[in-house]
Amino acid sequence: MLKKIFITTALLGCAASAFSASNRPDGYVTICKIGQTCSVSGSSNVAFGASGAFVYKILSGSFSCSVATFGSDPIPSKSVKECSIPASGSGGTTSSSPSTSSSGSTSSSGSTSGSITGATCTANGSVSVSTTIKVTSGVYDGGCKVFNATTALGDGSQSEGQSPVFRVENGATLKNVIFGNNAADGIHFYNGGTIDNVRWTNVGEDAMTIKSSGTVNVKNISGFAGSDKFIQVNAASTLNVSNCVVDSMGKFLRQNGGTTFKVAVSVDKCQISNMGEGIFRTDSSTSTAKITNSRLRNAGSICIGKWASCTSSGITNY
Ligand code: DGU
Ligand code: CA
Ligand code: CA
Repeated sequence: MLKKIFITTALLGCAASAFSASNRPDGYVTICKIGQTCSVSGSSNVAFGASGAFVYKILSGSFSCSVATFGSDPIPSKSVKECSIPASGSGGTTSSSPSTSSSGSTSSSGSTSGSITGATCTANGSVSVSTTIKVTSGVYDGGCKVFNATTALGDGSQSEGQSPVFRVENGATLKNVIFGNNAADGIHFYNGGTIDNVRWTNVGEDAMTIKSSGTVNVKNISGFAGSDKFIQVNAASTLNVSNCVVDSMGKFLRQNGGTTFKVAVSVDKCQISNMGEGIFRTDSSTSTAKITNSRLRNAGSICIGKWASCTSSGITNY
């Protein structure tokens, strides 16, 4: 009996902390509240809002947590709004009164099981990109700079036909990159490649697209604020994803509509939240997908479409 009461109390505690998390995007920690002065070390992708509605801005140093700083009010009906940064990003502090909810949110994101951290870069300056950067061999190290696409590549909207910021080819590796507010069409892969430690502040048309066949390895990544697909697969391929934090997309992965080639997808140690439709979608009855050791919240259906096999194990709903 006593044990039962204890378990009920523990469950109520979890429910309360999950509820309070809605004043910041998943994977973010609150650093201060509206009206306070916050500061971040280096530039950070700061979210401002409440109850699941946010605007984002890359900020550095000290700033006021206010509508004026962010340029718009994501939720006028709520007077208390919070400023938050990715849990894995640069550290932030408030220089006015420390908010009590900020320590609450730290512990709720600290409960992220074991090794799911997503990308871990602290922003280190920024660059504007007007021509796609081609990574054709070896390793391209972005040095944790924020890469902002110019309108020569695209506007980061949902229009098709935007150019990628990076094109990774022939097994080359791209690492230590942060995409700024305009990510245009993200990364295109041709003939396989690897990305390691990449963060999308604000996903554009898609975050990444497999354009031709190969093996693509995606590790230690974070992606936020997309509208449709996070990963688009347009060619027969093997895709391995590990250690990701992905929030607010239509779908985590889509094999190009109507195609029947084989895609083999494996996703391990990911935290996926707020997918409008779900995680894996295909029209191909030869493709396979699996997700293991991952945390899901409001992630929709795991398997949508005709998968030859689509499995999940070690899944926690948080
Ligand atoms: O008819 O093929 O959005 O590659 C639909 C198109 C569409 C693709 C996709 C992409 O699915 O253009 O970015
Ligand atoms: Ca696209
Ligand atoms: Ca697309």
